Amino acid sequence: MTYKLPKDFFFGAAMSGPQTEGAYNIEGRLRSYWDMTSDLEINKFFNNVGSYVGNDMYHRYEEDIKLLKSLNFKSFRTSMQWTRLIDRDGKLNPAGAAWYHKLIDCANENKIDIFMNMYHFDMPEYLYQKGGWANREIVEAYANFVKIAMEEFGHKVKYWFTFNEPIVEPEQQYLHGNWYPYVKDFSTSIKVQYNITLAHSLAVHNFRKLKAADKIDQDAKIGMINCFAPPYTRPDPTPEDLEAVRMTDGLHNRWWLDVVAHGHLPEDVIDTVENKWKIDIGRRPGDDAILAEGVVDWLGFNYYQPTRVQAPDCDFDESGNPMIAKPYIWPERKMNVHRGWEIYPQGIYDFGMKIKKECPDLPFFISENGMGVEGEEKYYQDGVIQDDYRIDFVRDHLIWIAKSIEDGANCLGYHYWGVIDNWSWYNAFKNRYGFVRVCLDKGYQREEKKSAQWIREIALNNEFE
Ligand code: BGP
Repeated sequence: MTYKLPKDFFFGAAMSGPQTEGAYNIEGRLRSYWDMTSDLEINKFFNNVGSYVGNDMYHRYEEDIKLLKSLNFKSFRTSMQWTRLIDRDGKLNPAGAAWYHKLIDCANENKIDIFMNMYHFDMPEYLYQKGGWANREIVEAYANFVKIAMEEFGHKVKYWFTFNEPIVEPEQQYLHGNWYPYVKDFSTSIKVQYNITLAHSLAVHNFRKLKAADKIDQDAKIGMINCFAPPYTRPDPTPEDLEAVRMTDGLHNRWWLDVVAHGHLPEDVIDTVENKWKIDIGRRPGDDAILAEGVVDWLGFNYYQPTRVQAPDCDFDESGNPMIAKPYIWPERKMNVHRGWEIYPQGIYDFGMKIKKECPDLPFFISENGMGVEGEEKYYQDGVIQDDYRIDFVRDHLIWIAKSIEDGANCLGYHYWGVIDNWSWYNAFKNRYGFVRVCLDKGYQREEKKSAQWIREIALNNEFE
């Protein structure tokens, strides 16, 4: 059977500055949270590989952009590192700006639309030391950084994004305690989430102001990118299971959807947090007007896995943190064992339908989706990594995307995560996502895997078997 995607549906690449650029200590680049954690505890990183080198894109951007072009991709998302663009006084770092000019010019010359994201978990270390997102002053510092970037590149970059996965830092650093500083405190986590939401909204506000003043091209758009996880529970759920779904969905998904589509936070979630759990999230008079500015032109939907939850065993843990849900293990689940994530392609359809229903005026695109696999060298045959598992993964998701578009979802494109293998937080180079391998033993040389040729043909015609 032949599956067809709309003619103007775009294929592209998703990456990020801190995971690709490297060149971490040159030309005035400041240290980031990741440089700090790498120095503090290098043994926490897979094979002791810290944040320093990325995949060497700083030096290879021309080759990489040509590669993306050769895959018939129309767009490329990366992020601008706060640490490279801005100095400690909050002013433009000309040397950092010069590199981003080169990168953007190169993409434009190759007719690749650059999607510029302004934050990908990469807080400057000195701001993290001041409390990071838990400190409301950082919200202003971020808005200043984004404003400077927009003033500098407003006539070169058409597609701007405020954040990638703004839910991840609150959850990983302050709720689940998986990332430094390994805190498990709902109260801090929700304050951080709230401050990031304000930062997003201020950035959108600045974008609109600069556009009105003609400092940004008139056809430019602003968006936010988040990892949305469609929530499911067990068959025949109890009211408590459904309550677990409501708050999981509320904090993880609806929180952001409501801000970017409707300019406010979900009332039922705020009511539970403030009135039932008695947790202060730090709201101040005037904040609602800031949040009202958070409405975007389009949304990036990163999809990796669903969330399956059921009622927790108790309402609060021993430290007084509300217990929102506990995991529900679906007996039929299929896992990506390397990453420990469930593979459930139908989730991309279900959540696309949720966006259509809850935010009917909001166009979106799949801004990340991908499969990370450890030890891919064992799949070499005739000098090429035979990553058929990746082809199956992408194909299965594209089938559900095509169906969602048929059923009315306003999904405009598909960006694959990590088209060129990259460094990935604590996992470093453990799980490889790319259609293109980065050979660490050959000075970061790029090498196409089998899937590269496969996606190249699909991106050319927007149809697949
Ligand atoms: C997303 C992030 C990316 C990337 C990807 C794969 O959540 O936006 O930065 O890392 O997940 O995840 P990981 O690298 O942890 O396997």
